[in-house]
Amino acid sequence: MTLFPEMCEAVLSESIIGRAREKGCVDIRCVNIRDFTADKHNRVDDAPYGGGMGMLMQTQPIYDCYRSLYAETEEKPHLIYLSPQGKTLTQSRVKELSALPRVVLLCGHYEGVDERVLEEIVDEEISVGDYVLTGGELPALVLMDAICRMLPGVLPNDEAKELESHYNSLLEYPQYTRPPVWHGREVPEVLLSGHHGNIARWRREQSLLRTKLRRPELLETAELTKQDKAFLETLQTEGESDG
Ligand code: 4FL
Repeated sequence: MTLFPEMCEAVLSESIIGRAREKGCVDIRCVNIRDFTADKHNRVDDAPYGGGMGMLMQTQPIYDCYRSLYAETEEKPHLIYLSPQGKTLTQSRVKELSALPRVVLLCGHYEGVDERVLEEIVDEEISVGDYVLTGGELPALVLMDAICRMLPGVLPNDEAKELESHYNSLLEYPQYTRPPVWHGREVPEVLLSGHHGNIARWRREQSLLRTKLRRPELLETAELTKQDKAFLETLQTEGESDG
């Protein structure tokens, strides 16, 4: 539910999501809230009671838009309002949302939305980070991108499994492609060795090292093997240096 369906449609027609929609892995519609206004001048916003700057989205167009979507199914669709006041999105919430049969996303605009329609229809508020944007469209697109990647048939099977694997709680290891030397910088030798065991171990250690240096709090909840822990111990004694 948005005032800018073309903006959303442009993003949702490209790349992984575009192909997922074509294949029928997911059904996404961008619905224009303005199409539901009862105002003869097509207005969807008005000045706030109590005064102050800017305009607010009114209750009626949003509610009628929502009712028309609800009318398509027996069950009430889960309604998410993208807002800086929401809970910050995590991969684990993305995974849970990807299991729901139907989700409706409400994108706010102007200076906000009349609180009463939010109280009436919103099931969950989600933020994509502590910064303010022009509207909820970009956060909604972020959420849809993340959800689509979790749906069956969207990613090649091995990539989908990697999303699930123990790597998902650690940062990615560095990656390289041709040429082997660029601006005097060499690709790490182990990657050219063809030794799959050593390569897997090196990548795991690079993930651990990066996570330790850049996002140490992620290690608290990561699933670590004895070997992982032993590696992290050696970092403590040697002092911290990247790469
Ligand atoms: C929504 C920011 C979700 C971050 C303005 C309107 C926002 C946002 N996460 N800013 N909506």
